[in-house]
Amino acid sequence: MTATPTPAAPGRAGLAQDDIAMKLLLINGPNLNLLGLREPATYGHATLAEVERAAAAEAARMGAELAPWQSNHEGAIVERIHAAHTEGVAGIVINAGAYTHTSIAIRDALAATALPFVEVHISNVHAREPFRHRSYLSAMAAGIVVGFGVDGYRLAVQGLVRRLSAG
Ligand code: CA2
Repeated sequence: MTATPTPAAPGRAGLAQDDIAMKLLLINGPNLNLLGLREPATYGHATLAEVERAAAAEAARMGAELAPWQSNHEGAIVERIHAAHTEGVAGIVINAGAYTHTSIAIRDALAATALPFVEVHISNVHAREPFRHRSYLSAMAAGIVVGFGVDGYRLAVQGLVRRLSAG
């Protein structure tokens, strides 16, 4: 008797042709380890661990795999972006925190890897101080999610998986 192979789930976003889950990286920058512990009026009540779990769950729901990572150090973020390139990461969700407004090094790292990325900000940076209005990352981003609180991470994962699945 000839065995009939079980067909792969049809058209599931986030799954590559050979059914290996698309790998995504979530990078959070300086001070975001304090989420849920300080300034809830601006950044909400959810902790970083809760935000990371929700983003990973959204990725899994879409058939992708998300690895969360946070650092307070600019050079470490640059090196994490370099490593993503060699690890087969397909795309990045990044909230670079205050480095968004200052770091040409993080911009250059993203440009060098050429990985699609979505920039996230929990707060509406455009409704805040003028120094938060400039982003060194936005012009290269596949998309930007700003001002939706920590829900922005989930929205960013959705947008990134859809963009990557569209080819
Ligand atoms: O709105 C955002 O997500 C920001 O990227 C957050 C950065 C800020 O510098 C950007 O302008 C906008 C600050 C992250 C600080 O995170 C904290 C979280 C809880 C308590 C204190 C700081």
